[in-house]
Amino acid sequence: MLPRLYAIIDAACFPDTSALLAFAGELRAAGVTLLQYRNKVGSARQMLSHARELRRKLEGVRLIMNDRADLCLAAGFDGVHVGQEDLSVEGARRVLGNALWVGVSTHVPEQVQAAAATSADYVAVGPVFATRTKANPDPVIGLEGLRMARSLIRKPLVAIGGITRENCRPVLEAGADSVAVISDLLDNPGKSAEEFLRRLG
Ligand code: TZP
Ligand code: MG
Repeated sequence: MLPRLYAIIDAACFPDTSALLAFAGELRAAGVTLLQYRNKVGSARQMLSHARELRRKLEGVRLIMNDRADLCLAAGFDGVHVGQEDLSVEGARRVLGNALWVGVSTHVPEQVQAAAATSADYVAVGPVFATRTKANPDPVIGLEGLRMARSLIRKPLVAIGGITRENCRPVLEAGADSVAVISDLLDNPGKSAEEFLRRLG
């Protein structure tokens, strides 16, 4: 159900909207089918504007809004991704209903177990490796932590944090169904996404 590559567009990585949209277009052309929009710096207004443009441009791509269930609905996205300090999975579910996806981030085994008992469509776990993209990241869990998470949950599992073309294969082998990536897609996104898809396939 989950594609093996889950690309994340972090708005802070782009100088303007057209660069952000060009990046998204290259990912789509390379075959990316699951994409999250993440914006920790902009206003709700900017988020909705970016999201609506992404929706218009990326027909056929499953689009997930980070943090904000309201903006997911307003932009016609396909789901929301919540963290431990956002709406709970069931809170987001109340906003979105059953047809749209709710994904949740976890960082320690207790959170993975708790997520297993929710209606989440997938559970993300990490950071698997060190990352410079997230401010104040939780402690690195390593492939060991990922294997532990896999043993605790049957839901689709997304690995996140420091995942690159170089290290993505062992991440799948440790039990992830999908890898979520920000920085290793930024330089030459089309080529990078193709390489991820080839290595993960
Ligand atoms: N959550 C845990 S690590 C991370 C997020 C959003 C950042 C992942 O970015 P990168 O550049 O792929 O390490
Ligand atoms: Mg969040």
